[in-house]
Amino acid sequence: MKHAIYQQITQRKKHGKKSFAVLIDPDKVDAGNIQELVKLSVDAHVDYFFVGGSLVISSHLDECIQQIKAACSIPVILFPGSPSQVSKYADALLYLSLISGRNAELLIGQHVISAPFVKKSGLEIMPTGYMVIDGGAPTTVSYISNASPIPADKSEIAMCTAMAGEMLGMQLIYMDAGSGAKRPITEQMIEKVAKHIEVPLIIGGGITDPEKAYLNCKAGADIIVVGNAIEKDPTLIKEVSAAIHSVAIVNAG
Ligand code: 1GP
Repeated sequence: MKHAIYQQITQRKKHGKKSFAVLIDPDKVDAGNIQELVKLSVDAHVDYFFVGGSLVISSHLDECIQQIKAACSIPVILFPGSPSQVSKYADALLYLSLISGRNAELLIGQHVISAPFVKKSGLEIMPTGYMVIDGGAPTTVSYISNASPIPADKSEIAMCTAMAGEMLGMQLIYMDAGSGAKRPITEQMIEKVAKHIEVPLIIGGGITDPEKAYLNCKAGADIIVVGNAIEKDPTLIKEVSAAIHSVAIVNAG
């Protein structure tokens, strides 16, 4: 089994370094804007690309990843909305189990069906406890999974869910308010969860400015994911990246 990317993530956490992941939805990009996104991301020292979406309709996932890989060495991590979103061209796979929901299909069912195919891909597999937090609007993942998100003000539920996920062996916890969330996850909830787990904590959903990314990192997020806001304004990459990486400098000092 490969572990290189996960080791890098844990090393960064160990040294107090915060990471920035730019989320690319293959449905929303073409060869032209992939080039632009990659260039801006390389210049801004982005740490990872997450590729995927809750509902990838197009069939150019492979092509999208190949274009990114051809243009830079930033690791590409799959963030799949379904088992069909697996590409051998990526570097690693967030192997998501929706631990905030009670839908057996998304906890284990789909994993069983796709296991031989996923294993054969040769990808680095990162078991990830995926927690959907109410972001003020129904998300595609909530609708499709028929699973309620964790209420935004119930930090204890989030904390216990993350702790259970970690004890079950999840190597990452990803708290997501959903793409384009009206209300991103609060710092209070991030802090509560971060204090009670040792594995790296990924935060995403509705982050639209550098200040929020910075505050999330100060509260305990290890990786910040931004998708929607960058689709609207790719130049945000530079400012958000600088804000996230500045937290590491403060910690190191
Ligand atoms: C969604 O966490 C990601 O699953 C990112 O959300 O698109 O709102 O940045 P945004």
